[in-house]
Amino acid sequence: MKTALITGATSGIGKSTAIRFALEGIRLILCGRRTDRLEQLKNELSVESSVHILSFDVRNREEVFKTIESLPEEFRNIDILVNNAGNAHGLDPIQTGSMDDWDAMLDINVKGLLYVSKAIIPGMIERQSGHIINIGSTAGKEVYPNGNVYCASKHAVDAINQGMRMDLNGNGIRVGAVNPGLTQTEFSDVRFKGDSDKAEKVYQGFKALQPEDIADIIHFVVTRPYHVNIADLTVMPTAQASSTMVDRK
Ligand code: NDP
Ligand code: 8X3
Repeated sequence: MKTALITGATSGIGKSTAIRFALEGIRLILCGRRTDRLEQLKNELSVESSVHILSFDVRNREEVFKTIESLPEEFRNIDILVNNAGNAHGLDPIQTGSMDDWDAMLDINVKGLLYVSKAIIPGMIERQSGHIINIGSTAGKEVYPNGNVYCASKHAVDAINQGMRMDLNGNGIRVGAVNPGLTQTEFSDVRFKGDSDKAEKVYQGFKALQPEDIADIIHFVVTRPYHVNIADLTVMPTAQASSTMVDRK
């Protein structure tokens, strides 16, 4: 039985991936800050698989290491790491953007991903096996107006994904990114700080990707034969051609 640690499992892509993995009998370590949601998900998924929850903020370096070190013996050998926790905060021109938003995006999407990886990679090296899936974005492939710092954070994920793959080469560890386009989750609620009118408009007039679509792809990625590493995969809704071109009816 494989063990997967998923960050950002309380919502959206991470939660759907947890559900999909549980159905496939993968042992789960589910992470996020909202403990009530983690507990509820654990109750739901424990029927299908073995589940352990870890509540921590990926920005807090000490908390990341302390929490991951606290894992019980049967959850310690992590085979699959899904680096998914992250969000956009704001959609503002660089000249009026909030520095708190910038800090949040760089601290969570970039540094948080690094801290979690740093806590887990040594075990993978020791066992000479593992699989890391970094959730990037189309925003990590092209910049769009007012996307500035969010796009920078996802371009950093793209660079880190490539760098990790190079540095871990020879250690039996697969590293790859899944880069979604517009996916209907709580992402836009967070970006627009609870302004549901703005958030809903993002997904209006076309069929956006659903978190289950990305979970399906992540599951495909982790179930390839050992010699196959999906290094970089970009997926958009059919109605989307680029970050700024969406066919809305
Ligand atoms: P959601 O807002 O639905 O989920 C975000 C998840 O990240 C939550 O589980 C949240 O958990 C967790 N998270 C956020 N901040 C922190 C933090 N400081 N510490 C720990 N966990 C945190 O969004 P998505 O599911 O859409 O986003 C998942 C990933 O997919 C992100 O990296 C996002 O950038 C990426 N993505 C999303 C796209 C989209 O259109 N939705 C498209 C491309 C990429 P909690 O709040 O409980 O801590
Ligand atoms: C999320 C994609 O275009 O909504 O990473 O910013 S987008």
